[in-house]
Amino acid sequence: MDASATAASTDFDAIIIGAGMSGMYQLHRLRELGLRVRVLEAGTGVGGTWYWNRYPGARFDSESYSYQFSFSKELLAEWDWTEHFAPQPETLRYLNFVADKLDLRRDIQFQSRVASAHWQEAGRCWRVTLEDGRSYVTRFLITAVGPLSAPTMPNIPGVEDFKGESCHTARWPHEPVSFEGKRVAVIGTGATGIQTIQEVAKTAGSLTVFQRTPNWCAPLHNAKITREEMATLRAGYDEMFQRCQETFSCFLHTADPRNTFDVSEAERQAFWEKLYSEPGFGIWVGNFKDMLTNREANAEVSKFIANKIRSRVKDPKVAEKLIPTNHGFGTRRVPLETKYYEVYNQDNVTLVDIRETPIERITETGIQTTAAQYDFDMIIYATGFDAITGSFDRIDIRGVNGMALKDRWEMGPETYLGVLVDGFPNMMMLIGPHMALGNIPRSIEYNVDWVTGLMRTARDRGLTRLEATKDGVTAWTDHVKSLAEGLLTFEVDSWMTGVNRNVAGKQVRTVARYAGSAPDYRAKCDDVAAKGYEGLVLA
Ligand code: N01
Repeated sequence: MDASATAASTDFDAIIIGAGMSGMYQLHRLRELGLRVRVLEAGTGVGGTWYWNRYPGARFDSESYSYQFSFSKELLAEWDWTEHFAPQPETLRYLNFVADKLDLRRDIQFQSRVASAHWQEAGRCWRVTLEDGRSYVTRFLITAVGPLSAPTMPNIPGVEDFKGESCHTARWPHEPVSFEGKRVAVIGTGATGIQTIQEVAKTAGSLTVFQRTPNWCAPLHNAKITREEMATLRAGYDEMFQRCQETFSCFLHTADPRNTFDVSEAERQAFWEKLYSEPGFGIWVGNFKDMLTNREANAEVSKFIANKIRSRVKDPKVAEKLIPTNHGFGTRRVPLETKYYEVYNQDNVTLVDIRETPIERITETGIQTTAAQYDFDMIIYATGFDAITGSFDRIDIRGVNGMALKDRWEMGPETYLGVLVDGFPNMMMLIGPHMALGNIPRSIEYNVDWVTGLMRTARDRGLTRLEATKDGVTAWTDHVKSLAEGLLTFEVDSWMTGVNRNVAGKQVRTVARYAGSAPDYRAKCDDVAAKGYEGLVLA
């Protein structure tokens, strides 16, 4: 990148940690700049989230075509989706197809889990060390570690004692797993648990669901895509991606411009019925615009969904247990389901409400609650992730003067545009904290393109050090915090507010996520670039 002696002493111009969608696309773009790039990936293949999360029933709950890469006409022309909401194996096949087409694997080093990354001020570079001791020197470090990639087991005593089969959903085996005739337990009822439960219930001898907090779920309404439909979809790609650029969170759906109480009771009910009968996230992100800011409005839509649950679950006592009481509809990520509630009408399925009868411990043969001992052949842990900052915390990242990023973020993340942190020069984060999440592939493409622009500037100007200013970080962090004010989502414990009761130090809510609109986010980042990277010190 720079003809100086220090450049010659680096192994790479850039190291990217992670070969998920963001790492793959970043590799492609940096190669176009002619940089020496290496991707370090812990797994044995590409795909990130879609490589690790192979649990039964895993699938998109955003429209497949809106969730693919948009940057290459060739990729768009050659890949056909078979379902509106693709199952995980199809998505993983797609990402392998992308890796083949772009010949990405020659610069990806698999089975290479990064243990540490230490800034070396003298050489203006990072030393990156793997768990197996191999180590590399790079000028720039780009993290593509994902917001939901550090799985967490429950902090229940005895997890190691169970003698049967057990697995966290994000560490699912590559070989097929049969549930036929088995006594299966699932702990956790987030988006993952719900997809798992509705699939396992089809064949398990018995399925017992241990639920701590019910979530508000809505129907996915998935369907196959016919050949003719695929042709029509492809013909509309330009328009579709344009729409994604314009909506608040880059989804095809966007909030209705009306407030809940602007319309009559009858109109409200008809609107919600329509949303409930349509595919995808419309009921969540295409609802009345005040649904997540006005308490009364939120209570009304929650009532509507609660009645849907009551109408679908035969046993009224079970239905009540499945209806959330500590948060309103949409204030946590809404899991989309396919006959999830009907599962509880099956004879082979039991719901255990562990708020009433908490789990005391995992035993050699099963799960002991305060009320009973349940024996199982298999326990599935759908217990979620140490989200957003967790994947950073697992790497010993040290910046200027050996400062640990984990310590720097002890009170919650602080960033510049969600991409940089002062004290951590030459480190850029893809889909890091304070980023617009929403339709993640759309955010990834923007994020990568912005970082690529910065890297192009560094290459062209021979820059060897770039760092966010303290003031820039403070201003952006304050801005992100102010965007969270008044939003009901930030009054609730969930991974989106940085809470994970299984992880020490993650019991208190933080503002880890950018809650503004994606167009606003992009405008701000474009402006920073246009002003010669305002808020950065370039050397
Ligand atoms: O994780 P979660 P997830 N004892 O944190 C429970 C994305 N995703 O993997 O709520 C008992 O939501 C915990 O209970 P509680 C999506 O963005 C996308 O399901 O803390 N229970 C909760 O029920 C999603 O939001 C797709 O009381 C314990 C569950 O485990 C995100 O990933 C599909 C426990 C964890 O739920 C995370 O979803 C799936 C304990 N000790 C996921 N600890 C797509 O379709 C935890 N729980 C693209």
